[in-house]
Amino acid sequence: MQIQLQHARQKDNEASLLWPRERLTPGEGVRVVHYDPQGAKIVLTAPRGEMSAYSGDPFAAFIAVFPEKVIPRPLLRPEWFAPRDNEDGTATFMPYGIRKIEALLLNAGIPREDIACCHPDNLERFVGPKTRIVGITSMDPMGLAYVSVTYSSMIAVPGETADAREFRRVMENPVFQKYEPTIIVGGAGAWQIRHAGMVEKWGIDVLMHGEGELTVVDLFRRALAGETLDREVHGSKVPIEFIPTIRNGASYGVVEITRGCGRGCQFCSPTNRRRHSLPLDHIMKEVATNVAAGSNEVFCATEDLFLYECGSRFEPNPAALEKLFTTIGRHPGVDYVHLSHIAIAPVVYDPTAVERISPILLEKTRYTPAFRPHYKEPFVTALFGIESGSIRIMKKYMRGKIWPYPIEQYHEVNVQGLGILNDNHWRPMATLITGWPDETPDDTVQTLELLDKMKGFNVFFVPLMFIPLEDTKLRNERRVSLELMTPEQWDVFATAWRMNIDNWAPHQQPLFTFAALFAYYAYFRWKHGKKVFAPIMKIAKFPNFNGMPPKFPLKADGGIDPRYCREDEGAIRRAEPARTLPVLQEMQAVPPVLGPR
Ligand code: B12
Ligand code: SF4
Repeated sequence: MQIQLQHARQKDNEASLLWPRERLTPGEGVRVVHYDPQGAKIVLTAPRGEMSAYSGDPFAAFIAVFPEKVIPRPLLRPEWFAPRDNEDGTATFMPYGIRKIEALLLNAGIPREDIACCHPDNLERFVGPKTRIVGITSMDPMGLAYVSVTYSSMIAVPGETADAREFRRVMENPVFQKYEPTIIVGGAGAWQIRHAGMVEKWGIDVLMHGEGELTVVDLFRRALAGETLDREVHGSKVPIEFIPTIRNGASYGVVEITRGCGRGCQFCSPTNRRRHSLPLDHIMKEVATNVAAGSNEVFCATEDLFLYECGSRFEPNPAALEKLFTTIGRHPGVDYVHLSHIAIAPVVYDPTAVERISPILLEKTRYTPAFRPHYKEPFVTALFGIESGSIRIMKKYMRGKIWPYPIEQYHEVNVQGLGILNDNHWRPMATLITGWPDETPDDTVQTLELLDKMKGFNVFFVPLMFIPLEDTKLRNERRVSLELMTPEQWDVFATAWRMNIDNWAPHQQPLFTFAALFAYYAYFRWKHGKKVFAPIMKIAKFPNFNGMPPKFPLKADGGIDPRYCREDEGAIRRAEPARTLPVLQEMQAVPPVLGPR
């Protein structure tokens, strides 16, 4: 008898009330599999927060990295987390990384009936006495990545992030104790579990770090054979021919277009991966798989889309990019195309790349006035890393960030690149990191200076605190804490958010003003002290800000030069010449800063 007919619904009654279930009729390519009611041999899953496609809005996914206590479940829209099940109870969409694991196992000859990829709410249905392995993936299992740490500590409400809470729910599912399968956890955030000391406590048998392609099949075979396994496994760099195409739908319709980066930033983990451009037919096979599963969107996962078929000096390849996006965009059933990351230097290096792909991306963007009425016109978005405005910090930790441009031109390249993007209807998001190891107030002021030069541009800043991710070169550095943040570092946050409100939600300023004042007087001054007064007033756009007691700029640790005041219109004018950055031909004479890997 089919497993979905026989097994009781999940035991978490509270959850089933709050998270309604959506059952999909299998699309083309999704066949009903008859699983053993005693349990599938291999079960693959992920926490709820990472299973969801948040109604097709990748921005919305970030809500799950805030503390669970400040986003009570009813506020998180229940439909976001509704399991989307196939007829046989397996998940219609899963995170892309675990789909790769599924593909590797299927390609290795493990029968389809032995592998169930399911929503965590369905674990009771697939884990049984015959289950040998449960594989779990997560990007941020303990809430220790950038956004989670930064904003959880700022909000200062104790407790786990919503994502971490959901990961715990998976790990503490009683079926694991009952049937004792081998638990293997992987994904970009696997390191966090070791860091939090939870590997043994949760009975994790294997923690897998890094890429899975060369390691997973052997690991799973040995686990199936009951062999003794190493507690921690590190995947090696993967040559392109070992990367399989996914066999079933990925959340958001994720498709990898490139892997790895090669610019070598010391705080970054994807740069550990060997750099590849996936062949177009490989990419389109995955697009077709996602569409067949019922996705109308494609999310291009990449560290920098301009790496796709780029030259040896990171020169973008406009023709290849145009062909890629035209082919994806024209695929029947693809209504939306999302992008994950870009780098800014290639935008400046050859603006025709952006010019050629923008029309097709605009046609396929989700971000239109129809999607959100306050968007005035359609725009394309992707994330890029500004990280710091300090040339010293960039030179020390991210020397190759704008190669082949010399890092000394960091401000100019960023400002010019942003201008080109805006001219082509891109409104990118940009991360800014403050609290770098040995960052001085002078360095932070340079970041403020760069922000100043970006005033008036359409960009959404994501200011973050430096976190030493364990799988990076800077893993042994200290993490910055709020108590140690300097006034300048607080000002980076305040200025970035001030600019975000002005750019993205000026109509909601009264709401921000009220929320900021309320938060300060009711909570933050007790939690963080008076040092947050000035930053919060900046976000509140409190009309009397300049007349407030001079809490900030403080002259304490290094002080801040009043020239860097955000209201300085002259700074914007001074930024103008940056748009005349020397063109490509002149730049090519510059000796290489860092060679591609
Ligand atoms: C696409 C993407 C997203 C999409 C997610 C879409 C989805 N649900 O699938 C969106 C935009 C929503 C997103 C959100 C976030 N993301 Co994200 N994301 C990516 C991105 C660009 C690609 C991920 C991907 O598919 N890679 C390709 C696949 C093949 O790689 P993989 O997933 O790592 O899988 C391989 C291995 O890890 C391993 N593996 C994976 N799972 C398993 C399971 C088992 C059992 C085993 C054995 C092995 C294994 O094998 C796979 C094949 O080699 C990466 C950057 C990157 N290059 O990975 C960041 C990245 C994974 N994201 C990251 C983070 C932190 C987040 C957030 C948590 C934000 C935050 N707090 O700071 C949020 C989470 C919000 C949420 N609730 O989902 C970080 C993780 C950092 C870290 N090292 O801890 C990354 C690396 C970005 C970065 N540079 O910082 N993300
Ligand atoms: S440019 Fe981005 S992806 Fe590449 S190494 Fe630097 S931070 Fe990592």
